[in-house]
Order: sequence, then C-alpha cells, then structure tokens
Amino acid sequence: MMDARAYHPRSLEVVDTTLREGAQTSLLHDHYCYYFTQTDKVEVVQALITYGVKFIELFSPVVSPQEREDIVAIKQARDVLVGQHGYTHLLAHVRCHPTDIRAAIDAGFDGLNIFFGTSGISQRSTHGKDLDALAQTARDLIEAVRTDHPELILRFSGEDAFRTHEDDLFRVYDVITPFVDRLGFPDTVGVATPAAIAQRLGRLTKRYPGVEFEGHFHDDRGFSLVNALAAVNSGMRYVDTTVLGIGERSGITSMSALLYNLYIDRQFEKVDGYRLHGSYPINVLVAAKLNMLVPPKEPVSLTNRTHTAGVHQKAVLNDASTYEAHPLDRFGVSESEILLGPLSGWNLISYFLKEIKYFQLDNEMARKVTAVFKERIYDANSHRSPAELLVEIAEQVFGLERVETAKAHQGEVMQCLDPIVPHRLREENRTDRLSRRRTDSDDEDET
Ligand code: HCA
Ligand code: CU
Repeated sequence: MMDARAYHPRSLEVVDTTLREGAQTSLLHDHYCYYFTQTDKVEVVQALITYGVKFIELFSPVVSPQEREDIVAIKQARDVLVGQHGYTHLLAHVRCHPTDIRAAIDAGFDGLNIFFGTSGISQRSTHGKDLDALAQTARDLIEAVRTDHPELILRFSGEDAFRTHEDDLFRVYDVITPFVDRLGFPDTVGVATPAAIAQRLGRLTKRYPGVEFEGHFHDDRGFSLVNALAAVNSGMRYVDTTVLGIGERSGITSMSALLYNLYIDRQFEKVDGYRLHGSYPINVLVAAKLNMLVPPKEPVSLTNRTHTAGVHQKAVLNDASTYEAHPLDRFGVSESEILLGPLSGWNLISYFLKEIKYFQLDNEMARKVTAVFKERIYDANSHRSPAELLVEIAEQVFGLERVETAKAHQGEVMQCLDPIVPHRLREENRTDRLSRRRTDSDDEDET
C-alpha cells in the first residue's frame, strides 16, 4: 500500500473535484448529458494527471454501483500514468459515517475527505444532532481509521463553515484535529468574502499550528476566484477546484482561472509543477463533455482572444497585444479570433476576402464591398453566416474573381487550427472565425 502521507506537497496543491463537486453541476442536465460516462471520467483523470494535479476527489463508492465500477477504471488509468507523471492521490468524499468510510477504504482510496454539517442550519435541517455529540462520534470514528490505516490521508471539513459560529467550529475541530492531516473550511453556500477568509484562516492557523488547511469556495456571489486567491495569499496550501469551476449551483473556483491569476500576479512558485499550456485544452475537454463551448466568463478561454469591434479588429490584425493584455498563449489559447459581423470595418473585410477567400481586390473595392455588407449584414441568421453573405456580395454584386488555388486547398481556412482537443461545436462556425495573421493593409482609419 502506497504511503500517501509521505508525499512532499508543493507550494499550492489543487484538489481537483471535477468528478465529485463538478458532477453536481446543473449544466449536465441543461445539455442533456445528466452524468459523466466512465470514458469521460477516465479521460478527465488522465488529463488532470498529465496537467500535474496530485489530488483528485471522487464520490464515495456508496453513491451507486456505477460509481463503484468507475472508481476501479479510474484507479487503473491512474496507475498506468504513475511511471510517467508520478503519483496522483485519489480521495473519496465521504460522510462521517462508518459505511461510507468502510466502502472507500475497501475501494483502495489514498485518502478520505470526510465532512459533516457544523452550522446551525445544518444541524436543524440535515442531521438534527447536537454538535458536541456529533463531534465525539466523529472523533471516535476518525481516531479508529487513523489507528488502523496510518497510511491514509485524512481531511475533515465542517460543512458550511462560514455560517458556523467560530466557537462551534473550534468545538468540533478541537477534538478531531489530532487525528487528521488537514482541515477543510468550505464556503458551502458562497457567503464568504476575501477579508473574512483571511481573518478566519489566521485564527485557525493560530489555534491549530502545523495543520494544513483546504479551501472550497462556492461562487454564489461570483467570489469563488477572489476568495481562493485570498486564501492562497493568506497561506492556504490546498484549494478545491474544478475544471471550468463547475459544481453545485454556480460552482466553485475554476482550476485554470486560479493558476492563471497566480501566474499573472507573478507567484511562480505557486504554479510550479503544473503544465500551464494544458489549461485551455483541459477546459475544452470538459466543455465538450458538457456539450458546450468554454463559457465566456472563464478567463482561460478563446473568448478572451476574440475581437468583434472594427477598431479592435484592425488593431489586433496589426498587433494582438493592443487588446490582449494577458499571457493566454502560455495557458494554451494559442490563437486569436476575429469575428466577421456588423461591427467589422473594411480592413477586416479586405483581410477576409484576400487572405482567407483568395479574392483579388484593392482597398477602394474593399470599402465598396464593406458599404454593401453593412447594409445587408442584418440578413445574416442561423442559415446564412456573415461570411457566406460577404462572399455572395463579392461574387454577385461586384463580380470579384478569386486567385487560383490548388484544388486540395480550396475552401479550407488554413490558419484556423483547432486546439489539440477537437471541438465539435466550434467546427460548425469555423469559416466565420478568422485566426489572426498579419496583414499588409494600410493604416487608414477603420469605419
Ligand atoms: C456539498 C459539500 C461540499 C463539501 C466540501 C468539503 C461543500 O456538496 O454540499 O468537503 O470540504 O460545499 O460544503 O461540497
Ligand atoms: Cu461544495
């Protein structure tokens, strides 16, 4: 049996919970997927391990027979990658309950992420038990696991820690801390602020020196990222994240968003050991499994390298850094996109017709075509894209001719390379979406 506790943690350890917290996202239902298949799970785990994640949280095997089978497949996939990428620990998310704990140990997990509700609301509505009695039962159970399985990583979380009075949290943690490796204090309903996190972490660190802390921040107020950053900046080593931040309700901290921001803030030791170039591909992988594009609010997204306003497009064609301030390249978003549409100016239209569609035209003609395009663009719809409309105008209104190209290359947008992971949905629109390439268009103003 691997001694999971012998691992020397890095400055920041993300605890990925895409297949536990993430599997609770309503997006699976919105897009008619309902659950991650075993293949989905294995591929996500392989991608996370390759990315450099050392802790992956899964459901407890008691959740369903399918879950139990999936854990076996995931474990096999993990074992295959140990030689190449080192050891990644699989942690079971378990209620503080003997059956859950027994099943997780029998399934061969490296550690247990144990939790129970500590807030007044939890006590009243979920378990209805007195906190001291509950703490004592949990203590006995966890102490027995510690004695019988000294090699297991044990973490205990007081669920809804930010709506739990600090004295109550201390009452529970005081009796449990001697038997665990780390303490979680989840913001289960997304009420915490960066200041509250720094304050609470400070008090907990003082009371329990030598114990590691694990954060888990829900996004109900849109604070899951800033809260995680505040926690890391206040010395928290373990942070729960999911790919794209998916999770119950509006989810938790997005893994790539956290690492991206730490990198931007030049906290390089924190991102050490993570293959940052894989950030966008892993986002695309999980988005594809949810039947969607990488969400527009995800910082590591193609959206953040996509330009629609004419002025922006012209500038970006010359120098992308005019409207791209962050190192998205380093995080695997290796291309910019420029969308042809009602806001495009003649520079882009000239670029598209010449460079992508091989029409012969000069700047004066490009301006004329643009004038007609701007009149007719409002006819574009799901059946006729702006690109199709523009080609129609070039051919039918102006009789423009194309430069001869080899048959094999006709109709291809050569420079629009998809990311490593194929993206089903984006494929459909690829001729509308132009990758950036330097243009020889002059410096005249955009209209
Ligand atoms: C939930 C539980 C949890 C647990 C976090 C933890 C939360 O789904 O309700 O174990 O630290 O947000 O409290 O995800
Ligand atoms: Cu949660």
